[in-house]
Amino acid sequence: MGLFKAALSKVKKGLDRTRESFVGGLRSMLMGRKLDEQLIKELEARLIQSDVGVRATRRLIEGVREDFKDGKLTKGEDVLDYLKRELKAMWPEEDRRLNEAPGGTKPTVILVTGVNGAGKTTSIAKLCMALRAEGKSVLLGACDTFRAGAVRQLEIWAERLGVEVVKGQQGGDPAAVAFDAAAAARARGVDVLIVDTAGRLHTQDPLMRQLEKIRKVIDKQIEGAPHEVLLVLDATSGQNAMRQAEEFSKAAGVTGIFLSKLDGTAKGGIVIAIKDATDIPVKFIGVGETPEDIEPFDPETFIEAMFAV
Ligand SMILES: Nc1nc2c(ncn2[C@@H]2O[C@H](COP(=O)(O)OP(=O)(O)O)[C@@H](O)[C@H]2O)c(=O)[nH]1
Ligand SMILES: [Mg+2]
Repeated sequence: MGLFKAALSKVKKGLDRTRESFVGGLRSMLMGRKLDEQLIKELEARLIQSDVGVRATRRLIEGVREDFKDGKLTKGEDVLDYLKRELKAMWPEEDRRLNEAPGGTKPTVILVTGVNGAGKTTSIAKLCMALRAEGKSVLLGACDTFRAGAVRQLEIWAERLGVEVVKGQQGGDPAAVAFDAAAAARARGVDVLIVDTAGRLHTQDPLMRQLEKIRKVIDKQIEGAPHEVLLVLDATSGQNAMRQAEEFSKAAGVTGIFLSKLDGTAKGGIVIAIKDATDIPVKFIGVGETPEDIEPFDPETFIEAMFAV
């Protein structure tokens, strides 16, 4: 599913804090200075601070040093252009659209995972709104049966957005709800089923086993489903987000990342670290708390927005 195109103005607004801190900081550090080893060291520290990640930072700095020695970069200003160009080139052509059910069959099933508070339920509301705007019918499955209020939160969004929710009992078996939701999605012929899940993490293994069970149950109802497993990562959580990306992708078969709360952090550089650490594509970014605050992740737009003046 294509969804909509990234809107530079909205991404820009969402990245206000990152831009001020990261690029604003870089700019004031680099402008009007001659490039030398001291400045390169300062740049390195700044990139690490901005959650760009150790690996990406090392690569960028090596590149700067080389071009500095070759005389291609001589001033601080040159480095800004260099960084922008190099960062954009980090994302080759890669399919960032939502996976869908093969051959136009219905429904497409999207399983949404992530730790508590990552922004799963909010991100589901956003996806729901975007899909509906494309003319797709959507059904929601409330499989976060553990946390009091979690089902209700999903229901409130559903009421506002005019879609239905399949739910079970508080504390009940999430896989049973997934089963009912998949059956209902098939019977009703909806285009997309989005399944919310629990994110309890104090004991990692049972959560992963539960997700596995949900996946199996859905696959039994709809062969090959879920077609998309989205991991919601909180952009403000830095290295924790990186660890979650590794754990969930190992155990839960994640096919895409929804990076939430980019508006809430000055460290949008995390997108770069994620790219460096995993091959899972970031498909969407969350730039606020309302259902409109979703943007497809587009590297070109993202880096432009990050470096905009
Ligand atoms: N600023 C901001 N807040 C967000 C975003 N996404 C989610 N939130 C907030 O993060 C909190 C947790 O979200 P929720 O959807 O309940 O997380 P869940 O536990 O993973 O389902 C809520 O207060 C949301 O409003 C975002 O993109 N930007
Ligand atoms: Mg939730």
